[in-house]
Formats: sequence, structure tokens, C-alpha cells
Amino acid sequence: MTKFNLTAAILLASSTLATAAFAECEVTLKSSDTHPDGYPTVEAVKVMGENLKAATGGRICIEVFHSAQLGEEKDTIEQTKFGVIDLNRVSMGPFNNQIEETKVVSLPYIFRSTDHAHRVLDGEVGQEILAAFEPHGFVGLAYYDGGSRSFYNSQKPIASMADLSGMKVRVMQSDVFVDMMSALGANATPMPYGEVYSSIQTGVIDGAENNWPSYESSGHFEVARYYTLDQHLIVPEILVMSKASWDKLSAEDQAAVKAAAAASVSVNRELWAAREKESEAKVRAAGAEIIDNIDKTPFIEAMVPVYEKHANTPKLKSLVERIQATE
Ligand code: GTR
Repeated sequence: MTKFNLTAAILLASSTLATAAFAECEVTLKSSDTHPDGYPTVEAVKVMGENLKAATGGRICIEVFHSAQLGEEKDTIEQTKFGVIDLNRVSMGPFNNQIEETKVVSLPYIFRSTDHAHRVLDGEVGQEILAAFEPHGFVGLAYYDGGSRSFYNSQKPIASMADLSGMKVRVMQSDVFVDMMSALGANATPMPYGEVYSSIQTGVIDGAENNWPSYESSGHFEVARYYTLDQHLIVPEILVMSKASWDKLSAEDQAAVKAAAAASVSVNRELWAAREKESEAKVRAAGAEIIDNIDKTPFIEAMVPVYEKHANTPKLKSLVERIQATE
């Protein structure tokens, strides 16, 4: 069975199930997430669904397909564009190659902290980047927390850029991250999230990079025990809706979707903060070796060519400057 046929079969099977559980809903929006049930993004979209159902008198519901049941992020983005999937919670990363504005908030060390990221995303720049999705077939609804991402590997503790030299490190499928790894002297291997565990286990790659909750929930800590807190990326998570699905809704229902999405942001942030701590405690207890207090300055300085290459138009440069100027 081809990948497309398989996905179609899963969707067909899932829509039969959906009919039973969501029988009373006029419209059931299918929502995709790569993470397992209970993960802060999955739970936030569930809460959004409850609020949307209440706000529309039970007419519009959301069914969340977690654990990559609908496919890997890049494929689900395509399906969302065509309205096969209605809602999708993904990282900004896989959008970088098609929506250039998303590159700005995916640049290494662009945000100084999660609070800084919140102030930018909750403000005008955040709204402008959400608006940039529309010409590409998506409606940008909300930003969720993705913490900060750091390197982990199966080979050795990494305490400096020199230690990264020549290592094969998986990145999300985005040229920004490929160039980031080259600038650090490592070999970037872009691949879907679901392939990372076995690729580390079999030695196809030496490691990857992610935040505490993903490092933990994916089980990557079991096969890559050295985790270096260099915090090179704070990449926002994004919830988008298919423009095709959006256009089928009345203006009133569109407003209800927007409001329910906006209200789910604080739910996500609260769950995220708690999960980061839980995940950290879990991987530490499992014996992961955490390399902390490294000098980040050389990592930050090495990113100059990445900014030059990817923030390469007046519009993108100005977005970078406005983010940096945000207190
Ligand atoms: C996670 C993120 C996912 C996915 C994954 C990855 O932190 O929440 O959406 O992008 O990283 O590395 O592919």
C-alpha cells in the first residue's frame, strides 16, 4: 500500500470511528499532532474543542488524532493545505521552506527567553506572522510553547562547538536548521521525527535536538543519554487550520474557532511549564547525563551567516530587528 493510500485508509477508518463518538456534532474538525496523548499541545487542542463545542451549541467539535496517527508533520501539512486534515498542530520548522516569515521565529537564539518569545508572539510581530499563512492555504490560529531545544547524542558529552564537529545530527526538515548545523561544524540529517529513535539506535545518526518534553516522551533519552543545554532554538509551535476547511464555515463560526484557539494558549502554557519539569526529572532519574553551564557565546557568534542567508530581504530583516528590539 502506498503511503498516500495508507493515510487515506487510516482517515477512512478514523472517520467511521469519528461518526460514533461525534455523532451529535454537525461538523467534526480533524486535528493532527505528532505527540502522544497527554502532551501539552494535544491537551490544549482538546480543551479548545470542548470550548468550541460549548460556544456553538454542540454543532462544531474537534477530534484530536495524536501520536502521528495522520502522518509525519511535513505530510500532514500537505494534507492540511488540501483540506483533508482541518487543524494541525506542528512546529514552525517544517513551514520554513514554504512560508518565509516563519524562518524569522525559527532562527537560532532569536528569542532570549520564553518570556521574550511570549511578548513577541503575543504582539504585532506575532500577528503578522500568523497572517502570513493565509496566502499559502492555512489560517494561523495560535502559538503554543515549544520550550528551548538543545543537542543530545549517543556518543559523548558535548561541552563546546569543537565536540560537535563531524557529528551526524538529525534536524527538522528546514534549510534553516541544516545551515545551523553546518555553521556549528556538524552534519545535518533532516528527517521526520518518527524516524529519529531507530536512527539513533542503529547508528544512522549520532543524535538530534529537542526540548525536555520531546526528549522524554519520544524515548530519545533511552538511546542518546548525553544532553547539552545549549538552548540554541526556541521555536514556537503553531496551530493552523486549513483555509479550505475555514472557508466552509460562516463568519460567526470562524470567530468561534479563533476565540477557542486563543483561549487554549494559556492552557497550553500552564501545562507546558509543568511538563518541562516532569520530563526533566524523569530523564535525570533514568540516568541521562546533563551537560549544563556551557559557554553559549561561540554558538551564538557562529549563527551570523545563518541570519545573513535566511533573513535576506528588507521585510525579514526588519522582522528580526523588531524581535530583537522587543524588551
Ligand atoms: C517537537 C515539536 C514537534 C516536532 C518535533 C521534531 O518539539 O513539538 O512539533 O517538530 O519537535 O523535532 O520534529
